[in-house]
Amino acid sequence: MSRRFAAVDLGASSGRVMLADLSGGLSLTEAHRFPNGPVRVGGRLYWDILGLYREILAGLRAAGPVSSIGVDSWAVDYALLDESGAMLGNPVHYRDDRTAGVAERVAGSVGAEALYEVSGLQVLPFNTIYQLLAEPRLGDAATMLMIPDLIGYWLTGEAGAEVTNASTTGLLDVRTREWALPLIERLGLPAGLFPPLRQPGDAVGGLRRDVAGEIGWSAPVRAVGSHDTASAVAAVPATGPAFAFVSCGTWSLAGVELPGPVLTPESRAANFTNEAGIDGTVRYLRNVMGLWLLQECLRAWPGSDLGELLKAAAAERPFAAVVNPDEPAFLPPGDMPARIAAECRRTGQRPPASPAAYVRCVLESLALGHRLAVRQAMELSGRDVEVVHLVGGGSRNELLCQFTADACGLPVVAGPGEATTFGNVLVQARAAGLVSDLAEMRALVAASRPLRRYEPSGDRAAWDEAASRVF
Ligand code: ADP
Ligand code: LRH
Repeated sequence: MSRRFAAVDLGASSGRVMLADLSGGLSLTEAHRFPNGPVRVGGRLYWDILGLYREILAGLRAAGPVSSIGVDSWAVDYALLDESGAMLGNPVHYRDDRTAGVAERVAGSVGAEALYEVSGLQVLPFNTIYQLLAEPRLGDAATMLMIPDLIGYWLTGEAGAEVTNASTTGLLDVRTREWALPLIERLGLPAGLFPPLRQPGDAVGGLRRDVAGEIGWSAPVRAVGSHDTASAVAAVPATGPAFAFVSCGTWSLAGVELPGPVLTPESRAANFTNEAGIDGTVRYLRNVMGLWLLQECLRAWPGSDLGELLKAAAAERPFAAVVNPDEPAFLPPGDMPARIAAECRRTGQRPPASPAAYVRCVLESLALGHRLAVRQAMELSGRDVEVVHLVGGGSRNELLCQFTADACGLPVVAGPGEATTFGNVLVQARAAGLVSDLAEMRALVAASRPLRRYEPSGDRAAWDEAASRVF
């Protein structure tokens, strides 16, 4: 059996097919990378799911034969299928506004406490539960498949629901890790929509013959931590339990890994989430708006260069303006500099005067968001934290890593940038008997990539003052 594995990893800003080789240590190469993002059609925001699938096939063809394939993606979004397995319409992007007011309605009818007690999930307007309740075609649907499960279905013909991603729907019982059927019934959702659950490491199926013909080889598909954040946290190169993580890409997911959920009223009030992780772990975290803020600024400045902007931002005046990165106004696509300027004015600050000053504002604001989430995660869970592991594309942003260390007053260990891919392939490697537990997986990641450590520095009181402006 070969020791090569393919990871399909769909992020909100790019997708990639990565090839891992475990013949000696763990090496990773990029077989194919392709852009991803929202597409607006007729006033609605969608994913270009067929375009993504075409790129996945191109990536698998380029990767060449492997022992198995694993698929992960961003959470919460899904496709509805009819009885014949055909897709009913294009998957809607979680940044679409169709769920406006739905979370409030559900809290009014079921009760926010009751919902949290069952799912342990933070309230985000786009959680699957709210999307389904805003769904016009539910009556025609036979099955709901989350995005990685949809890709798995197209590759193999086998339908199922991988549990880490199912936990982001708001419809999974956080204690039993089964579909929360009483809640599903109470909401009037058809229970039959939700396919049988799969665990990371379970077999999904062999490639369909036509798919194998198209890519030129065949291999089984295996369930992994199909929520990208589940895979990323599985690959955090921590050496013990006293760590916090920031999985930093389009979103920053900041929190701690726990053996069980925290469902206290304080935890609900702080809008902390309990997502299902590998091996029964819980990702106890809150979403921080993440590098989306920077991505949308760059989109507003055609021709700008991220590297140059980051250099210039480092020379800008500290704390000239900061915003709460989680302002709901920042969620949809649109003119981000204008929205940041409006938020600065609203909080009595002068808006940034140049792109570099905006970038400085975004990075300091994100670091403040990381600090608040890490501190609250520690307080609410009682977990000691000695180090913050920052993984994902954001770990390549040195200024953000240093600001996060300074703001948290803790060392930051940055990398790997491809933590999600590592988590994806290591669950496959474990199913093949090549690695044992999470600790061994993490040690392999640490040994295969140079990690950079940032010590906290700077003026602690200045961070406190900046935080007091926005939270
Ligand atoms: P996602 O999986 O959500 O699409 P990624 O983890 O791929 O996100 O992270 C993408 C982000 O990482 C980019 O928007 C960018 O801000 C940041 N990034 C990637 N490479 C670099 C780099 N070399 N320097 C600074 N930032 C980077
Ligand atoms: C990160 C992520 C995050 C979810 C969001 C929708 O890619 O999966 O964990 O909250 O996308």
